[in-house]
Amino acid sequence: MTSPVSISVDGGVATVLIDNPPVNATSQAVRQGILDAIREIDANDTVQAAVLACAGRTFVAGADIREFGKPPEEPHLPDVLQAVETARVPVVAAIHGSALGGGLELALACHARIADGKAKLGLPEVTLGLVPGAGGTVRLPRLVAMENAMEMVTGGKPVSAGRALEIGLVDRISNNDLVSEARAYAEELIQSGKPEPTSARTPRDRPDASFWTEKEKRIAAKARGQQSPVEALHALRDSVTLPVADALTAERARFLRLRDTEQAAALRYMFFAERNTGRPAEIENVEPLGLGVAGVVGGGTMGAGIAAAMLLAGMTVVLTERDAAAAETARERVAGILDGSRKRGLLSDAAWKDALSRFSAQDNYNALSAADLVIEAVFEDMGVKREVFTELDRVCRADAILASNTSYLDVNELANATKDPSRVVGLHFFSPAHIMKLLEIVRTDAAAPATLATAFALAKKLRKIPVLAGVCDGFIGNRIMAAYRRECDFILEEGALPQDVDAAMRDYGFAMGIYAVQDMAGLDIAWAMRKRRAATRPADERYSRIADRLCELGRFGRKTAAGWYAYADGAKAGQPDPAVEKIILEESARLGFTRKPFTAEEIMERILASMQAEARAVLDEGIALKPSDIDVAMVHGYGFPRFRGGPMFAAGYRD
Ligand code: T1G
Repeated sequence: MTSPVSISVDGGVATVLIDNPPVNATSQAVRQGILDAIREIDANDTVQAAVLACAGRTFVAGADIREFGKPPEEPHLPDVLQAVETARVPVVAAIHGSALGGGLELALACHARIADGKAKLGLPEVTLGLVPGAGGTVRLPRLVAMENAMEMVTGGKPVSAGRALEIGLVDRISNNDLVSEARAYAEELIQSGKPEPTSARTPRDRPDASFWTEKEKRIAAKARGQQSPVEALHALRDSVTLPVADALTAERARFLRLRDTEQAAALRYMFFAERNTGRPAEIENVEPLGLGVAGVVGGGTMGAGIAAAMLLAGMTVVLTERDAAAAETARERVAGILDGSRKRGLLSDAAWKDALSRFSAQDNYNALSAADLVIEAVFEDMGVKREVFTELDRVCRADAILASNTSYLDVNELANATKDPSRVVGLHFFSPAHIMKLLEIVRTDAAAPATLATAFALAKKLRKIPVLAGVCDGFIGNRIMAAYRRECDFILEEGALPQDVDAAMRDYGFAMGIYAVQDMAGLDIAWAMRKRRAATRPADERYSRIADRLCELGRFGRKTAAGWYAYADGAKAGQPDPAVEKIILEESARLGFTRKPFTAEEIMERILASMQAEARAVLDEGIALKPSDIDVAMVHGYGFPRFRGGPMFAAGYRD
């Protein structure tokens, strides 16, 4: 088998080229190839400098995650990088695309670095439950200030080429031919001499003990139980308090230890699960329909977010509202979202102007007559939505896809209200729609393969994660959330209080507990749903009245300054409210419960069990295609801690 690493020598400069699609991951063959190339260079006196570059769309994007489940094979990456760093001649890394993880560590082991202007450089190992395992935490603080090294290693986010130049991570930026400029740089180094190996340099700074104590407190709080960010901080501390060789050894040991943890397994699982969500068999080899012009009906929070998401993806968007004033309000809302992206540096001024030029808000449905796809995002009421679909049927092209953003209503009923139900699909976005990655694609009974294929193509265009769901109340995520919300109310009847449940969920890694989430979203929506279902609820089904009693008092959450918690003076963080406790105690007494204390573990056991039971039903009914799709939905739409893998992973499911 030919090596994925080739070497060519021209005028005293060797070019080592890695070609291992799709992302030049440092597989065993790549590691062996780099080692062989360095040995060849060391043995060839005509070579006086070298360039290390990659073919394809990116520099090395890291170790091959697919190898992680197997015993590490020689040559190990740290040994390969040691050979690069101690090479006889200067080695220049020519970086394009993404230099991530082991890829950046490879570049750090080189003697100089030149990056394409659009390149990104990062150490994302913490997002996989790891720390850099090939010298990243030791070499990085010898090129950049510890504050910057800490941000990169414990946060896991890449930096742009410009930022890398600014902080000293790269020496030069190339805006022309990267490899030829790298070769020119190598030739200069022949004259000026090989730079000092990175690991031999003095750290840019050596913070004192208080720095580490303060940083650890902040990082641990943000990690919410994930180990790797704190471990990464400890590795950085080692890099400037231990001798270099000891720091490298300690880093490797830490990496190998973390690699075998449940959190690392969960994060690896999620990495692949979100890239490989299930696709319905019927759309394979089916051409999606055009996605040039999109319509959005309704310019509220969701409609505006959906419009912004499509504008940011380069589409032309026509939004319609019931009248001119509402259309103008919606236009301002969409412009505000785009302006926010611009202010956060996610959108250049030119791109911002271009997006606005592709947007219009109108007060009549006829504006949708040219749309390829129309998404309704009006009030969550079947009657209102049916009226919209009747209008869309009248004004839209016969081949336009009609989608509903409903979060739990029966999309089949909407489809059957149109002349051609085969072009109707559910597209359940999550708020804020231009940021949240999850998109539940709801397959109706009559959906044509081209309709579904277009929905998946839209997800790809919007860089969303598509999860296919069948039609049922709440599809996948909302149905599972309704199930565990019910279980939490039962736990209240049996002895716990809202703050106990929320604390248990935060300890498990959720950003917010279920009661704080309800207060933020509003209790009235679920109340309306429970009232709608009351007529069909089985008489013998356990039902908690606590939430209804709060709603009957007008306690709808933050927006009414009272819900499960009290919100004095518009505070965002609610406080336990004796009035709520009184209702809970009354309900416990009415139901004859002798209240008992619950530990956080007991609460989470009950919550996970209820999630898993509903998830198994969702799988058995064919609403979800596979367990990992449910995990992707719960992690990306409902705050399930990513380092726990999802409710199905936590129950032992593996794809
Ligand atoms: N290993 C194996 N496969 C990978 C991979 C990797 N590191 N990265 C991506 N792929 C596959 C991915 O599964 C998909 O495959 C295809 O490449 C395109 O990916 C020692 C131990 C590079 C920014 O964490 O962030 O180095 O589905 O859809 O949106 O200290 O992939 O097509 O068959 O994501 O253009 C650290 C992870 C590893 C980088 C490209 N590195 N990758 O994004 O494409 S740990 C990472 C990414 C490490 C060292 C430690 C992204 C990307 P398929 P994609 P993309």
